[in-house]
Amino acid sequence: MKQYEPKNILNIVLAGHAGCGKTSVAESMLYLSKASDRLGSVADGNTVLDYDAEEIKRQASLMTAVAPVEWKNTKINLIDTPGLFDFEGGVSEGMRAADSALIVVSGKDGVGVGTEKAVKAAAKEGIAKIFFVNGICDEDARFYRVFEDLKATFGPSVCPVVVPYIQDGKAEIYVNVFEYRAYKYSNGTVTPTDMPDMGPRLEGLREAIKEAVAETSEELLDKFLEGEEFTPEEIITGVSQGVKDGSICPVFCGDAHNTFAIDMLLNSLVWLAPKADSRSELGVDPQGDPVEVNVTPDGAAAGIIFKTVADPFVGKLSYIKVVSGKFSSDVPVINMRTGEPERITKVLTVRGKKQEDVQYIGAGDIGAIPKLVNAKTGDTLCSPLRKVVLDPIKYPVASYSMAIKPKTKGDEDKVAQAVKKVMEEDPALRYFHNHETHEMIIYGLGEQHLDVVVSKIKSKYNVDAYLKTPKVAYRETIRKSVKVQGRHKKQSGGHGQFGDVWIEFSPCDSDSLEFTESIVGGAVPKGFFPAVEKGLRDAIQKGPLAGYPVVGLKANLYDGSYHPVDSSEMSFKMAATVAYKNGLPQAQPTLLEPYGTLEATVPDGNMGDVMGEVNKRRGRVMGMTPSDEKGMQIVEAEVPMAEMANFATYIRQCTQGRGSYTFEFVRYEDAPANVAQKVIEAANTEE
Ligand SMILES: Nc1nc2c(ncn2[C@@H]2O[C@H](COP(=O)(O)OP(=O)(O)O)[C@@H](O)[C@H]2O)c(=O)[nH]1
Ligand SMILES: [Mg+2]
Repeated sequence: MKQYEPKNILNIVLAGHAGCGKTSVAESMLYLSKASDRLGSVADGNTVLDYDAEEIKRQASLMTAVAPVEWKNTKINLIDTPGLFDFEGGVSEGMRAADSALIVVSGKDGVGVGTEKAVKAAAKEGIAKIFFVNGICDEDARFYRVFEDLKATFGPSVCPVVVPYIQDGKAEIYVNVFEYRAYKYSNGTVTPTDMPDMGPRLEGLREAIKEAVAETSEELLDKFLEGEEFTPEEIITGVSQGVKDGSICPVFCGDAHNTFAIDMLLNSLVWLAPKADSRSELGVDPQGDPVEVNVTPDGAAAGIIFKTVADPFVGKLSYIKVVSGKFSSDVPVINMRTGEPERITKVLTVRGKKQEDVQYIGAGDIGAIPKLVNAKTGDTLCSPLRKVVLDPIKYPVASYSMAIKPKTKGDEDKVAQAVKKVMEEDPALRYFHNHETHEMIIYGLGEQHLDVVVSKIKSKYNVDAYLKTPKVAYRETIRKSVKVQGRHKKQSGGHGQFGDVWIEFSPCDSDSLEFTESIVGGAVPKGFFPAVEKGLRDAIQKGPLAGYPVVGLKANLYDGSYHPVDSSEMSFKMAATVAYKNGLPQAQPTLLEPYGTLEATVPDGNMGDVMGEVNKRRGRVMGMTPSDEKGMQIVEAEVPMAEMANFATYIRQCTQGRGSYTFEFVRYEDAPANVAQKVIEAANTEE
């Protein structure tokens, strides 16, 4: 593929609700521009963009995928993203690499939560938003209802450009209301046709355009309010300026399956969508000062890795959005996260899974670099001549957690290694080893997200694993002081064993054991104190109730006795253990359960539901504050960790995917009697 200047490059992310047709629209563009020689079908599993085995199996996109097309001397890098909320990390990556978002909306299902999320994500990234209403040929499609819906949801900035003219139930004619031109589509052909008589509808659409143009400047708004007509130039420049700064969201439509009006979309994108050179980026230098990075081919190299493929067969591939300069095998670059150089051996253009060697990846363009040793998604690579860290990728927070376990005992390391590999491709995942429960805990965005991890580590690394609700790390403590004796005596030929201690156990605030002694007259020789302490430190790993670690315990060794020949460190260690085992059951042992702080961000209308749910889960609502995000509230609560197992699923269902939450350990509290009883019973039957 030839090289393009930034002024001739478009980086477009396709986003929207699951199943609205993003991948199909991209396939249609690939086909029309002859980048692929057949029209890929999601149902047949032969698309350029959903090439991963897991995507073909599920007939849905799970990762970001890139495919460039060439149209009217412009290179359009299409970045397809998943619509399923569990794979939203892919949307964050796509948004970061793009300069505009093509938000696909189903002509049948209309505006969904996924549409709203895509609009929000694009606004957060500060990129242009363009709507495409897809599947217009479907007999259940209702373009004008969807259009009204878009206006109602996103306001007067929604501006029609291409609309269908439905005749005898067929959507074969598409009208560009900007240019007053109409085209008729049939199997594989397009012919210009007379403007159809659209009646008063056309006037309504023209009015919607004016309304949108009026949004772009004070001057145009005044003109609009005074009922003056805009000149054609004002409309054209108003719209293209408005698209660029986000104040206008143009609406297109068509049908991906029939490739109807997809060429009209491509033609319009070329003049309407902001080019790669249209905005500079703001990074920070090593001193933390802001640096403006312009999109120029002859600047010092700087780019961000927005996606990584780590495949056991293909190897590692880092996708880069180049902001400035050129990336090629003879350009030295450093990784700003590690501070170390990364060696580029070659650079590629990637279309789906197909790779092609290129001489360089230029400013404003997207490409891939194979076999970078340390690079991770989100890293900035740049020339040592201008060190700059570019804006990071804004991933959603993964809150759904499960324990991941090997099917074959002893394979823990294999699972851990495979999960690490999968995480290289998907930084939205989190993973850690819980030393208290001895479980490997993996965090994702939802059930499907983690299912795919299990599937991938099997298919790619041949490791069998399964998911299980994580164990809760309970703890135990005491509420009363006791004084007990611990005596260890054994006579078994030769040397005997003898140790005898009196210990007072009492509650305290410390997390670890507080050990003291107040021995008088050498009742226990000094040299054995450490053995007593060691005996207790080992013993508190298992509490008297359910075997959980004991906290808040003070132990004072105040008396005892010894034997000049038979006493040893070992005997005193044993004696301490006996004292512990005798003493703690008498000291009113209590089970403690971990609590966490929940911060749930949910739509206003769901606040009551979530507060009710918190109560049902034995939590306490601590407060509510309006979120920065319009129409959303933050509910803060403290909830026992044991009650949080399927909270992610609850929030998803209750808010239709709009809500999100974070949950972090805060402290231990006494478990209520009924809860403690269940935990103790479970622990005792497990053994
Ligand atoms: N009738 C019709 N179906 C479509 C069209 N575009 C996509 N689909 C179907 O809708 C489903 C979801 O499409 P896909 O492209 O995977 O949607 P995505 O999840 O947004 O990427 C698939 O079964 C497609 O075949 C279209 O233009 N017309
Ligand atoms: Mg898709």
